[in-house]
Amino acid sequence: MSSVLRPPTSGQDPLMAAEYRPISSHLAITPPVSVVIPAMNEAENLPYVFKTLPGWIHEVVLVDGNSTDNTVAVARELWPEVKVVEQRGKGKGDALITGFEACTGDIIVMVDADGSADGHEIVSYVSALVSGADFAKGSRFANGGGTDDMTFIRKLGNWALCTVVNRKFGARYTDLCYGYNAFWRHCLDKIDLDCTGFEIETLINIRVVKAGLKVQEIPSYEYLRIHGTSNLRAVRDGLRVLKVILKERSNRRDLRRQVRHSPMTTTGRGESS
Ligand SMILES: Nc1nc2c(ncn2[C@@H]2O[C@H](COP(=O)(O)OP(=O)(O)OP(=O)(O)O)[C@@H](O)[C@H]2O)c(=O)[nH]1
Ligand SMILES: [Mg+2]
Repeated sequence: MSSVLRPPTSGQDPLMAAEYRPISSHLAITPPVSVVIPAMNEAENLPYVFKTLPGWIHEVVLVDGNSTDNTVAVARELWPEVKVVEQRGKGKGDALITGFEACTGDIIVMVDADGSADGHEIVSYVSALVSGADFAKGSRFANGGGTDDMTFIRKLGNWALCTVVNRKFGARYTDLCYGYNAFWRHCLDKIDLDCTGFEIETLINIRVVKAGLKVQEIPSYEYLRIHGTSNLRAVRDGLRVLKVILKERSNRRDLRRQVRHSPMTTTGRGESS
């Protein structure tokens, strides 16, 4: 693991007192990064997932969905400092919300446990966040991204739902139902998540836009799940996603009221509107 740098401690924001770490040749230093991994019976896949996680991350929070295999034991063996959280309810959404609450880092990255996400991409997400984005959204359909894991029907469904979200909420997403995303922890105060299933990513994507947060898409490659079978059911979960979109649409008037002010029209130096 790389050595740990601490910023000066006198008279600073308590958030800044956490550990900052040197990263790579193109990202000198980063705030503490928590990686949240929802996992339900993923023992066989975890070695592939942990292998790609960068050593400089602050913590790994694994949210166990009452696994009946040895997911937890394998995680502890692979990453001895892993924080294991047992989820209270059911579903990926419930698991992620539980995991977010347990994070102590300033940046939170969501990573699936099925071996479909490459942890080497985390540096791109973190770079976007330290460069000014609030939410770094993975996209398999942005230039440089891709997928081995989606059937034609899933691509079509994802595209249709994404188009609806873009039209109804003024977003410009190229991907919607994708689990690899990252954000500053303070965003959670503005998006107030409340769902249980695979609609979680859609809910985050919509609420981020409604809250006026800055989004940057990150091209991401989704590999095939390595072992086991998907928990996602295209029709059942597609309908859950649609339901969330319709529900969020009914209270989107707040969005229309948001007016953007140019920072150039403010008077004082460094003053923000
Ligand atoms: N803790 C927890 N994790 C879950 C639950 N449901 C799914 N997951 C995890 O969420 C991640 C994504 O689930 P997948 O079943 O791979 O679904 P998907 O990636 O949307 O669909 P595929 O593209 O078909 O793989 C995996 O790491 C699962 O183990 C759950 O109820 N509890
Ligand atoms: Mg998967």
